[in-house]
Amino acid sequence: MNQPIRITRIVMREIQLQLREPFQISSGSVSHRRILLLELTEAGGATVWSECVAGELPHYSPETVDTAWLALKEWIAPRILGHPLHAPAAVLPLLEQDFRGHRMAKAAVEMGAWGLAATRAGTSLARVLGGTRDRIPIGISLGIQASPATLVTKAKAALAQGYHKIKLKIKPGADVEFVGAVRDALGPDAPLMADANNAYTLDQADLLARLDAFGLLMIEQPLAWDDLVRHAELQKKLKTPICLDESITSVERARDMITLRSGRIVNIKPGRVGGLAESRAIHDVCAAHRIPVWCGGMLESGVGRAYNVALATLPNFTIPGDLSPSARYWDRDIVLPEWTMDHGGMMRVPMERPGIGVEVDVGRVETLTVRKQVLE
Ligand code: OSB
Ligand code: MG
Repeated sequence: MNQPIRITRIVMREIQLQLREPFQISSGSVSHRRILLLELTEAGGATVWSECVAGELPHYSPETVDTAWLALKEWIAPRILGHPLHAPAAVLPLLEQDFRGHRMAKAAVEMGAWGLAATRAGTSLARVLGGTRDRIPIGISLGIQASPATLVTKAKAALAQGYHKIKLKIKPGADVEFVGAVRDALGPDAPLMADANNAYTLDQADLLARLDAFGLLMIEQPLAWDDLVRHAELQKKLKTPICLDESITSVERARDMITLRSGRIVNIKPGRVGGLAESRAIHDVCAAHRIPVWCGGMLESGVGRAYNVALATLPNFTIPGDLSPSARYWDRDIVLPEWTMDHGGMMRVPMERPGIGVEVDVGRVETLTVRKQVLE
């Protein structure tokens, strides 16, 4: 890229989008997503949409829609607006200088810069990132259900739809019995995993070790969100590989995980780690240590999904991601075309479409908007 990118305008919007069914994880439940969207314009006139993955409450990370809104308006936009960016990879270092945390808010702008670079180059975001595949295998994340029987019904349906990985959310009281019921119903070859979202402590290692009997692909983030030391202790006691999600907030934390042996797999969410450059750095470090990675999700709209899908085309994304089709989440998405999955559980990547590969249904976004602010 020769000409630097100069972002001259950022439109922040919050929309409300109702999930088709409430999604419950150990740390909280959500039925309406409050979603922060950005529309970025650069000096040459190109525009792109991006999404901040923060949720309504600080139960997954310390950030929320409201803290991200504040951070974007007060600290991020003033640093970015009008500043020549020689590459999208320059965005996070600029935002990290004497500015702690708020990686979800930072990532929204960083990812938008990648989207602008791709749009301007007339190339797909996946290609700009170095993606190598035009079809990716898809997984599903199933929320905590009222009973093992309900979970079995959902998991059976997911398997029949072709999903390549079925993730079961667990918490104390909804773990061994629930996962066991699904394993029995789906058979020994079904690709199952569990995600605890920090619901356990090291004292419960024996309970967690009972999950070893079910041949899970991995157990995701069983212990505290910011803890690498106890995950290393726990990994010694489990046959099942630990995958870290919440704990990996940067490439440095991924290196720490590898050094400490706190886990054997990483769930990369670009929104959690400060964007796509950091995601790629984590991907590369993990590849060098033969640690497989996969792309997680945060119940994104079709805008955020575009960035996740592009990232998941990189070669070390060898495990299917939590990148379900639009219809799994919403009656109607805010992008055209919507994200879809074929009967073989694969999603097509818009490799030949410039930019993020989908159009935003701006009229629909207007209708869903609950607040809007223009920064110039
Ligand atoms: O832990 O991966 C998680 C959703 C919200 C917060 C945390 C998580 C999740 C998911 C959803 O598992 C995955 C998806 O977007 O389909
Ligand atoms: Mg998770």
